[in-house]
Amino acid sequence: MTTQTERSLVLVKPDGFSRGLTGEVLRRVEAKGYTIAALAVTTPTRKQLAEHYAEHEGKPFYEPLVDFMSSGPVAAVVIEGHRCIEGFRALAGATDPTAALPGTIRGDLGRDWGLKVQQNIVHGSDSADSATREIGIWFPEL
Ligand code: IDP
Ligand code: MG
Repeated sequence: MTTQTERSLVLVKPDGFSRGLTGEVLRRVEAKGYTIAALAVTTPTRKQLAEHYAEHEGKPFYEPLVDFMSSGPVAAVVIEGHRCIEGFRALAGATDPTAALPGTIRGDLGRDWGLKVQQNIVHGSDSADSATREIGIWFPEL
């Protein structure tokens, strides 16, 4: 019997990518001990984002979120390691970068810019089902 190591989908969002924070995010992932299984730089299409953020359709920040996420390149990353889904969410910190604790990616590197959508540097899958679904969107070949 083989056991599949857990995987999570991480995105360095356009704000993080354009600020040159991709290396810093990957450094924290690797320093934590997770492995990088796949890595790509891509400008997301609105179709990909509609799939990725389907759960948020209809919310007030949905259209600003799709506009923001399609505004430039992102680094899409598959990370690997036992409990990496939960572990990366802990590394990322709270959704609101003002409330995110110092020591986390969003707490250390993010801030509120007073926009309709929070620009908070990274995305990380929130469950095993989300991870499988999201890896399929960003890395259909995996
Ligand atoms: P998460 O990225 O921490 O999992 P989600 O609730 O899945 O947070 O929301 C997806 C993204 O939408 C967030 O990362 C953030 O960029 C944005 N967002 C979520 N909630 C709000 C909000 O209340 N106001 C503005 N932007 C939001
Ligand atoms: Mg989420």
